Amino acid sequence: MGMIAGGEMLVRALEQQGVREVFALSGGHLDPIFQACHDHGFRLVDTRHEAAAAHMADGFARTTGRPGVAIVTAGPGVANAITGVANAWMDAIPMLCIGGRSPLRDEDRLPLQNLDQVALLKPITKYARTVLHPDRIPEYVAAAWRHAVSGRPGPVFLDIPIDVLFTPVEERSLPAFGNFAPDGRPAASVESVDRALDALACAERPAIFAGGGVVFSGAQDELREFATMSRIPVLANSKARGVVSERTDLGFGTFGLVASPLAQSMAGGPPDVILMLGARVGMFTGSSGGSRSVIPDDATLIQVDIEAEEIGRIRDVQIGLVGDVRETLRLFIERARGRSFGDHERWIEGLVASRSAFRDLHAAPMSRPEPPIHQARLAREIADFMDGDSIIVADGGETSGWMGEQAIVESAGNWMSHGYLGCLGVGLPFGLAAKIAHPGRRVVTITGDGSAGLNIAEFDTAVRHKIPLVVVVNNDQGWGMIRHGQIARYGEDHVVGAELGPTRYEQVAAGFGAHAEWVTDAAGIRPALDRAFASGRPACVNVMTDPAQPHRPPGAAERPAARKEPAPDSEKEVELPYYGRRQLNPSR
Ligand SMILES: Cc1ncc(C[n+]2csc(CCOP(=O)(O)OP(=O)(O)O)c2C)c(N)n1
Repeated sequence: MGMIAGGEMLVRALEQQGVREVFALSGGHLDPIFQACHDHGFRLVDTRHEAAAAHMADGFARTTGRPGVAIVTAGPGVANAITGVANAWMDAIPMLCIGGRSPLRDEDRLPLQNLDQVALLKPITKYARTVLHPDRIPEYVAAAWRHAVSGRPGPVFLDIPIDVLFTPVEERSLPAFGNFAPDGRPAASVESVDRALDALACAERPAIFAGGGVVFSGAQDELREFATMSRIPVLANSKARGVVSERTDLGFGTFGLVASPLAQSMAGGPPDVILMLGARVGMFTGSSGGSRSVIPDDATLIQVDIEAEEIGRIRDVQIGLVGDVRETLRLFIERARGRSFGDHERWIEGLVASRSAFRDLHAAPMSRPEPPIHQARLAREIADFMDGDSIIVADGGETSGWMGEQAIVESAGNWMSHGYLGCLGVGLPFGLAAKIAHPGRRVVTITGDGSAGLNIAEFDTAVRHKIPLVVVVNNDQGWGMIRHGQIARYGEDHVVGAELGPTRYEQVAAGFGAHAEWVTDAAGIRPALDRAFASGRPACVNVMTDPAQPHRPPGAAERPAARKEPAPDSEKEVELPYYGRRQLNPSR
């Protein structure tokens, strides 16, 4: 047995966890790790910004269910990665961020790139440690991994001082900490499952709200089975969209659907019994309660969560079950055999009809042939282009809303978008991670033009690493959601800091070596998508859409608009070139 350096030890420890790809940005502090990654044949995807590396690790986990790994250098590298780690933290996504660190030898001597990184990362990770001796690297990697994937998942952080990474240790001292998986996962009690089934059996309008706990416990098959046997519709948040295919009459794309007056009138009212599976009460359920909540005050709420303290955190829960979602669902299935559930067909038909109605809300402006392109048209073209295996990533304030309404998601991990951090800029990194994880599938990122700018240099990563991601820019020449919010609140004359130019993002991407398409009329979208995918290269499809078109979510979209929408066929609208409409108030 010879001597090996800490970097080698780290990579071996990662390999023990099944890691084969890492997302990284270099730094001298990381050299031993990079060398070892190379020696072990890891796919090391080096990005142009550390936030992107962290977002990629997050996105990799979202689309595979397995933790992603980001490796960033000491000081600024770690600081830059914080946004990506925070995004994973807010959404309980398992990932490991490894930071370089200044040498222990120079602690308190003002060395280069020195920060108290553990202190910075602690509030946004489940576990954050400095590794103080190379012998202990495998132990810390195993501990970090265990924290990332057990209970409610989440990001973890290790920083490894450069002298620890370079110090050779005897190979024989390498302990095998790889096998820590507990046997089985905890399920809720049979009694509580029976009580939950009693409540569901009496319901007239039952609904299942599925969250990330369904995906990360691997419960997709069990959920489909239970939903099918009980005929209970499943609504999913962003992390869980597609757990039950939205092509069926039991799979729906957002919790908010059941709160909309249109859906309620079509379906006979709001849900009366809700089974929440691995989802938290919060913004996506309308946390403030009352009329804004998608959980009616008088509904029976059954909540299944792996963390006991989550049960009843904001709202009273009638039946609280602590357990792993998959294990608990297996019990639901077992105990539900032979039971009868109510007749929910009218409820289901109403939800299906309202789902279609929302998709067609903008049918008229969608079909207008002349510029500017309506955003719903762009989203519809993308949705129609994708097949059941395809992955759609949506980034941007209004853009994710437009795409969310049009997308039909058929499997978990096929939809990725914003979560509780509401963090713009995830589109390119998430899309790249998805394409790396699923090279044989179509992956498209649709992004607002504002959001595109945040990680636009990742086209370079895509080109260098030959990752043929297609990125569609919904170019409304501004920070749309902010601009439209300001207009609604203060008037057209008071748009401040929310305008952008008619930027040729496809030319920026072409500068990095990507395939480029510029689209100014609706008929051009489909051929541009065809060419972009056929190119087999990373591609940017820059689509000029209507700067004056606000997006209003279901529910809000049903109410009369606050201001008059521009008449699509008015002469003035047609005469002006799309870019001429950028200045909403040229006099200012
Ligand atoms: C990193 C980050 N910066 C700023 C914001 C605030 N913000 C929310 S929506 C929005 C506008 C997004 O514009 P764009 O990406 O062009 O998408 P659009 O709304 O036009 O679809 C902004 C700036 C945010 N959520 N995240």
